[in-house]
Amino acid sequence: MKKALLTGITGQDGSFLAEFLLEKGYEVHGVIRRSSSYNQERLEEILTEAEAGILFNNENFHLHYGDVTDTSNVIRLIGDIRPDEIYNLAAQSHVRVSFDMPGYTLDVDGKGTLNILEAVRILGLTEKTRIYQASTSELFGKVQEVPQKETTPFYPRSPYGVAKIYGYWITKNYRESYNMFAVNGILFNHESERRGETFVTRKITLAAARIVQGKQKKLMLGNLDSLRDWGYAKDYVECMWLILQHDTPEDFVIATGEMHSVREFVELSFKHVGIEIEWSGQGVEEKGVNKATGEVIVEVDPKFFRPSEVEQLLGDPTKSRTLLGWNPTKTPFDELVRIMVKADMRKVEKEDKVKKMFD
Ligand code: NAP
Ligand code: G4F
Repeated sequence: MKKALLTGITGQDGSFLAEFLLEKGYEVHGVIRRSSSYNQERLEEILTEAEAGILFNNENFHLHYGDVTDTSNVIRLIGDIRPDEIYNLAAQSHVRVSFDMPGYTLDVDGKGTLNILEAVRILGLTEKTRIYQASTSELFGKVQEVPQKETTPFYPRSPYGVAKIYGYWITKNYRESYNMFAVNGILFNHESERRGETFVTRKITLAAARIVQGKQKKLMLGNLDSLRDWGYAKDYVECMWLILQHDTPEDFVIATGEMHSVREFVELSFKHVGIEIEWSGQGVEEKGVNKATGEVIVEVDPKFFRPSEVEQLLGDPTKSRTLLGWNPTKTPFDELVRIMVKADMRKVEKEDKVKKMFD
């Protein structure tokens, strides 16, 4: 039985990857941070109802307290577990927040990556342990060619992108210096019903569900012109695993090869709840109007603009498709939006039912 250690297991990708690896028969170890509030919601498909809420261990699934910035903790965990595969998904992953917390973002996303690589090296596990580093299309930032592929030069546009570029290069450096199987998955945006609620897609699908159910009046957004290559997170975790199973340690771009605007994401989400949006005005004055009622339900708030923006990202998944046999369009864009809206419609309905029970 293979052992995998996942940092960031409580996040969107970590939770899907843990499920995927358990199904493959892995013994899964996850690092969770101590928190004053419950932070294991996304693991509830793994944790049973009765056991949810407590630190859980069974034969194949183990959670450990830790933090990638705590060097001694990282060394101890890796030394105790001696994993065959490490997936380093831990990050301060919010681009806008990284402008407010650049130092912290560097500690987690940069130094945290180094801590893992160093631990594997110091512990003499370089031949045993394969390491996956969660790199990002944010490395391409102000894109130097379209579409972006493994050889496209980087131009990060945020403290997050700059911190992640350290993670990318230090992973490659340890591979070349110490002959380690340490690789980067350069993943483009991937979303799901488990996406954090302050990322734009989830903010939109949740708002669409709340607005149609009369629980919210308006959706306030930043740059509607932004273009992203959005895929489904559940499909992308399979690719993380495939990258570590490849014969040789190589970096891969993971993307759908399709690009859509934030505006399109809004239109489609509202369409799925039966609302047609009509746009009027320009720039910060642009508004999304409910065609049937004339109500303004989407507005622009400059508070959500970034000091420097990544205007467009479009990935070229040719290498992952040909070498890994991965299907980049398993879940098409329209289906991704439908999955997210459907889950948020249920979530809002459920919140309402609970509220009524106690009113
Ligand atoms: P996410 O939902 O924000 O999850 C981040 C995870 O990292 C959470 O489990 C979080 O724990 C954990 N974490 C944060 N700081 C930590 C620390 N100091 N020590 C240990 N754990 C820490 O992110 P995601 O969307 O699943 O993304 C997973 C990884 O892929 C991240 O590295 C992200 O930067 C990268 N990535 C994501 C995308 C995307 O579109 N989703 C694209 C490219 C790359 P808490 O729950 O306690 O906060
Ligand atoms: O959903 P976002 O916050 O994701 P962003 O910045 O692309 O970063 C995500 O994808 C990266 C991969 O490329 C990951 F590495 C990273 O960890 C994260 O998962 O914003 C997407 C776009 C941006 O251009 C932003 O300016 O949407 C625009 N946007 C417009 N209004 C908004 C909003 N973004 C957010 N979060 N909130 C808004 O109200």
